[in-house]
Parts: sequence; C-alpha cells; structure tokens
Amino acid sequence: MKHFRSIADVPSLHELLDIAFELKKKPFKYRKLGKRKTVCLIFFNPSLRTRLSSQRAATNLGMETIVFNVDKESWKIELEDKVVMNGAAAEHIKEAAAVIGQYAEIIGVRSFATLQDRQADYAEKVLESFVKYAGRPIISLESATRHPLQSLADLITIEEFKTKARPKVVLSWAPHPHALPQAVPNSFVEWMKVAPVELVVTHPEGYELAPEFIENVKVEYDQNKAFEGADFIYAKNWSSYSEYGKVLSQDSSWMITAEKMRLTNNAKFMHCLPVRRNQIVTDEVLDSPSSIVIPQAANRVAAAQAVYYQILRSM
Ligand code: SN0
Repeated sequence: MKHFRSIADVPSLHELLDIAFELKKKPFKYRKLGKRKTVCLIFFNPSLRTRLSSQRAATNLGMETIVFNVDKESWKIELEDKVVMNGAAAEHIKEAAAVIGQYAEIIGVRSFATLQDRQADYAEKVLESFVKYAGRPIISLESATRHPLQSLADLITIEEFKTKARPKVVLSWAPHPHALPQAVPNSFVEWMKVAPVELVVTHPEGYELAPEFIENVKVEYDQNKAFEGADFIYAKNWSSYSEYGKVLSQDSSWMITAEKMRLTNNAKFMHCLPVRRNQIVTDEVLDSPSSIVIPQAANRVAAAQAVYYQILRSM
C-alpha cells in the first residue's frame, strides 16, 4: 500500500483485515519492521483516539513518532498557489510538506473540512498537497471527506461482535449543537458498502450524503423503521452536504434512546467518539452492555498498525 486516504488505496481489504486481527493478537510480532523509521503525525485539528492509537501502533511496530500540532505550534501555512504571501501565512505547503518529508518516513495528516467551501473541502487540498509535495507515504488521520482509520476500526469491531454472517448495520444521524463534517459517515458508508453487511442509512431530509458516497445505499427517512431488526446502530451527527455545512435540524427525537434500541434485534451501539451524552445518545444506552464504543476505540490501534504494516512492507 502506498498511501492510505480512502478504501480505494487498499489493494486487498481481506488481507488488511487479516493482518489487523493478527496484530491484535500479537501486537509485537513485527516490532523489528519499523526499526529506525519515524512517523510524523500532523494535526491541524484536535484529536484524542487518533493521536494516541497512531502513536501506540507505531511503537508496537518499533517506530519512533513525532507529533506536531501544526495549527498551534507552527507557522501558518499557505495552501494556495501563486499568491503574494504578505498576509498571515509565513510558509507555503510546498516547503512545509517537503521538509517534513526529510524528517520522517511516513506522514499522518489530520485536516478537517472547513465546512465553508464545499468544492475546496471535497478536493482535499491539504491531504493531496502532502501527497504531492512530501514524497512520502501519507496516511489520513481524518481528512475533509473521510476518516478511513476509523472505518477500518469500525469494520474490525463489527466482525468481532456480529452474531450472523450478514448483520444489519444502521448508520443513524443524531442531533448535535454544532456543524460537524461528513467525513465519518462518508467513510463509514464507503467501507460498509464492500463489507458483508446489510447497510441502511437514516437521517432527516436535507442530510443526504454526497452522491458519490450514498449511491447504491438504502436510505430510510423513518428512523424507527430503519432500526427494526438492526444488529448494529452506528450513531453520528453530520452537517448538511446540499446546504453545505449547515445545521438544518436539532430535532431531539432523533437522539438514540433505550426505547429506540428496543426496536432493534438487541443491537450493539457504536459511535466513533467523542460523543455528547444526552444529545446524540442517552446515558442509559451509552452506559448499557449494548454499547461497544470502548472496544471500538480500542480497535483503532489494530487498524493503524495494520495500515503501517502494509505501508512498511511496500516501502
Ligand atoms: C469530529 C467529526 O468529524 O465529527 C471528529 C470525529 C472523530 N468530531 C467533532 O468534531 C466533535 C466535536 C464536538 O464538539 O462534539
């Protein structure tokens, strides 16, 4: 594997899952593979799980890590070409990415959607600039449109907890006070489409995901109906794609409650975290045995390690 920006970069999902399960059982088996290699994790936005799991996964493979909160600790970076840099930005992405590439063999980049300019976000300017100028394998740590390390961990978790060959997996929109990116739901849908699951997406009208993600996916606007017979409920808020970045609804009737979970086939509750209690989901559900958010987060290490493994193997 050369880069890891989306499922399209994965040569074989089957092999990636196999290695993830192997590494989960034997995290230190390949600790010599990353010897004398450094991964630099660059954050333009906050992180808890991604940052720590990516560091832990690197350590397990014998790699060193540099973590760089570029938004707080670096020069402001210019992304546009052919500009007169007489404003706030002191350094261009061309030099910044190329220099970071001199110090690390692998680079991870977190750069959320701005939710201002749809075209710019969906062009993945920041991530693709690193691909173009760093000269190193680039791993998405959540970009403007996708969060593939999360999706891989989600798939590992569903494989572990499923009780039938083809479980029903429901991605449900849930209310949130702020505008959040579409990256997690986009990516989840992209991975679930090729997984052995029956995928249903439910959200209020106006929250349709971008066509390239939602095509060939079943959308059910009635949340209660969507929940019937579900084996997994994956909750997430996102802002509108059509009215880009807007919060169109804060309807609390979409919150995941114990009553709604009773409509399901004793479904497991999933969320990528961080989750706002009693906004997205009630305490009762999140604190119940149905919630698998902690093992889901734990799988972020196996996911990151599997991705590093495949990149290191092809270097
Ligand atoms: C991010 C998102 O893409 O929705 C990261 C999820 C892994 N989530 C948030 O920004 C939540 C922020 C909040 O205020 O709840």
